[in-house]
Amino acid sequence: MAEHRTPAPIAAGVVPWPEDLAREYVEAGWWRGLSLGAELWAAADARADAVALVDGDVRLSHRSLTARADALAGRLVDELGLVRGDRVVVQLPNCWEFVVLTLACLRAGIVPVMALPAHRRHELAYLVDHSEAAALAVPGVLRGFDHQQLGTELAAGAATLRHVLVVGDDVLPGSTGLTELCGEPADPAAARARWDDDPPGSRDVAVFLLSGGTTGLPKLIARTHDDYAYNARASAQLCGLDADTVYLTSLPASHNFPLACPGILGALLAGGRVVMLASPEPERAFATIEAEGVTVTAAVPAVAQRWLLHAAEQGAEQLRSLRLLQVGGARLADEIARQVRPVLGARLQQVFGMAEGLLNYTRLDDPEDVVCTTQGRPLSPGDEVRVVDDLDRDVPGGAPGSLLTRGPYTPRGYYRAAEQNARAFTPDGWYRSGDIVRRRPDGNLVVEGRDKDMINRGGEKISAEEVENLVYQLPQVAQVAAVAMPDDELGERVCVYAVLKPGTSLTLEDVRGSMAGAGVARYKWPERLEIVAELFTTKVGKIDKKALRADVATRIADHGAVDGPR
Ligand code: OOB
Repeated sequence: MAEHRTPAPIAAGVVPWPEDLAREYVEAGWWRGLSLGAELWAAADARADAVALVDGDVRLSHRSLTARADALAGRLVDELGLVRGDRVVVQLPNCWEFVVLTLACLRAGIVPVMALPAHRRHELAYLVDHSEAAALAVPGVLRGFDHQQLGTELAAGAATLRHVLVVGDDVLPGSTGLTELCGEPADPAAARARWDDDPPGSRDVAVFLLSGGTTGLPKLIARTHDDYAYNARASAQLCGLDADTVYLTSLPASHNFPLACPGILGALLAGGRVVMLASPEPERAFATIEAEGVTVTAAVPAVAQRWLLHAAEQGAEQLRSLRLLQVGGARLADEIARQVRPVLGARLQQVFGMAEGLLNYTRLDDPEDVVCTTQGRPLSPGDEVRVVDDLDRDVPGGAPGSLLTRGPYTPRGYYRAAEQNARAFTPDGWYRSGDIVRRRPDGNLVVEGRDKDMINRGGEKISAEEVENLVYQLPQVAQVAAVAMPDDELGERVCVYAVLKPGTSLTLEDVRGSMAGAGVARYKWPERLEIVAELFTTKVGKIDKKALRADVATRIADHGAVDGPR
């Protein structure tokens, strides 16, 4: 292990809401001045014996779930020496330990950094370093990849990382078994009293979410107890969640959408039940919905489309209990939206949200036209939305423009990112979402496109700049541009345009191989490479991404679908 460094206090890197607004949010009742743990534990008390969490054969009551989380919080502090404000990078699949660990962190004031199972060395090393994490939670071996091994290597090289927590039986010497640490406490009352008596502050950071990515590496979004509790609570209310709700988590749980929109946290706040499933693959998802009586779940459009296909072939009888299918993360085509109710039998809700805060939902009682052709309207009366032109002037009603937003659950800046904040936020605190939207007279938003340099691959966001930086590391490359290419299945995939140095050659396999070598998450690997003599440029000499996107769309239309390996 490397020489350890004491991490900086979180507060030093966080941009707070102005105090007068914070007071308004409290007065309006949106911020309750409580830790998320306090709200969750109160909800659990009301339904102590009911099942709260299901993962395969594991079924935990609300009492057991909260007791285990209290116990784990104590063990993280007493046995591993973590302290309030420490960061833990969480890279777990959808398993019950994910929920226990998240709740334990909320109780102890330890801050989870929500990484994705698909992340690899490139992303994790950065997240550990940037958050100055003291611990990393990983599965053992998952889908053939040894996460524990990578975690051990990272711990050896990182200045702050002291513990690798591993889910599963195969825990190497030097790592710590997380499943065991999630066991019931010997004295539940004592384990609980400790955290009831000493909760983290409501304005403290509760979790770090990852930004969708428009810059070289993902930015950290500090969500406070006050704001994230409101996010989950208000979402649960809007979606009609209650003690009878059974929420299926099949998207990666560390995404804001399944975590808190209303997701896991919203279902638990409503006294309902959460079912964890490792993947949204239709066969298993349908069987689980039937077996567990799932009433609500969230999908990205690519998943909704697979479910529609599966139901068209196999029938939708297994989905009898499903009341609400939320779809968001990328634009859902109107034609697909219209099929949801008739084919799956569940009501559709469109969700246009972002880890940075603002959530738009269609309402449960909206007319079919609104549900199928818009991406909904803001969750909170405290959400402010502007639709502006290139000079930040409001566009006339109904015209497309860039969406700016502020509000009670939209933080004012990224964590420790002064330079990016100057670009992503206006001086008076509006977040530039990078989405081009149109606001209808009824207030609902329609997402028309975006002005940010990002590729949305089936809901996973990929920064073009990050891909370009990686491709520039290849010696053959003189100039590169990463753009979205259209795809029937995922909406978009990554295409790379490259200008080569004289006398060199480059294949898609070379590019993907170099990304594999750099330990980059696979979903970011380009799936098409176009070698060109020069890149289109705009009048002012910038690379013209719009022209490149149009170019690749034409090439695909002319020559058929993606030609790279999947
Ligand atoms: C969700 O969050 P992120 O942070 O992964 O991505 C946010 C971006 C948005 O700015 C927008 O570009 C895109 O994803 N997006 C949509 C959309 N929902 C998200 N674009 C079109 N239509 C939609 N319905 O993706 C997210 C967070 C919370 C709830 C739902 C989604």
